[in-house]
Amino acid sequence: NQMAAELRDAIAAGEFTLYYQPVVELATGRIRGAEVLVRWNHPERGMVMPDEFIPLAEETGLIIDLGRWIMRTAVLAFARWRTVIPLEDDFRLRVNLSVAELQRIDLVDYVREVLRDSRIDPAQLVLEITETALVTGGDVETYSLLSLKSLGVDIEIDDFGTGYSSISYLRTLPVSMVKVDRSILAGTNGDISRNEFIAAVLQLIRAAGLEAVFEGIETKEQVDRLLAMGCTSGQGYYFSRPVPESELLELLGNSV
Ligand code: G
Ligand code: G
Ligand code: G
Ligand code: MN
Ligand code: NA
Repeated sequence: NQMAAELRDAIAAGEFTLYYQPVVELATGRIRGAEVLVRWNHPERGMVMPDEFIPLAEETGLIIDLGRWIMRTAVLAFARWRTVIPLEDDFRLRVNLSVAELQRIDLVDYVREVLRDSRIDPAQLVLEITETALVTGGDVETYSLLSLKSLGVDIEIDDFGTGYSSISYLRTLPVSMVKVDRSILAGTNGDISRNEFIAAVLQLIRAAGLEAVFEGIETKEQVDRLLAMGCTSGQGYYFSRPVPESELLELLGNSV
């Protein structure tokens, strides 16, 4: 497969680039963190979105090298931002992790190394892992999660609401946050039963002792509804789409 071969060379060729989507405090719009989202700046195809190459990277095992590049690049970038912008201590960088990465026994060593090299506070790093990846429950995954937790890194359940896992199982995991999938919010404006559904999702997360972050927020109305339900943080095009580092720094500069 041609794309797999190209993917293999793309890291060395410097074709990947990182975008960042602000995670904001809903009440004020202040930026409290950013999610790292990779793009492939392909010489012929132009900007290729992760949906088109992450699955292939996972199938071919290239996700391990790519994931390491993403983690290192993002965390070192974050360490640089802190030298130019007075970020709050509770600003968090969120990095997506594939199940294949979680299944590597050396994941924790790698994260420890990146933390050491960047000298960031581990509490400012959050790893987003999809609920489907979390429920596999294998020994290595469990070891990874517990070891990451003991490093001081937080784990967030990603794409919540798209899988079939029960919250009672998820609450047994060493996670502290839940990213609610954008499909939960999609098309909710003016729909009362949908509103009750969202409120119930939020209650469930709270009852499990976890913090909810809604994604896919596109309208002011959605912000107001979430605020009325007591939800405090989220991300989405209403606040900002994923942006390159330079634009994120501008947004951060205006936000402090
Ligand atoms: O940026 P975009 O909305 O197109 O991202 C789509 C999906 O691709 C995300 O929801 C996420 O699951 C995945 N993705 C994006 N960036 C990364 C990354 O750096 N690592 C991994 N493993 N997945 C990513
Ligand atoms: O990790 P995850 O796959 O959930 O990444 C979030 C994805 O959702 C990214 O690809 C990002 O581009 C996309 N996204 C972010 N904000 C919005 C939004 O407000 N609406 C929609 N439709 N997609 C969004
Ligand atoms: O505005 P621009 O051409 O940069 O937008 C690029 C793409 O991002 C658009 O094609 C659109 O699909 C998506 N996009 C940007 N803002 C929003 C938004 O607020 N809601 C949704 N659903 N998509 C958006
Ligand atoms: Mn995510
Ligand atoms: Na998500």
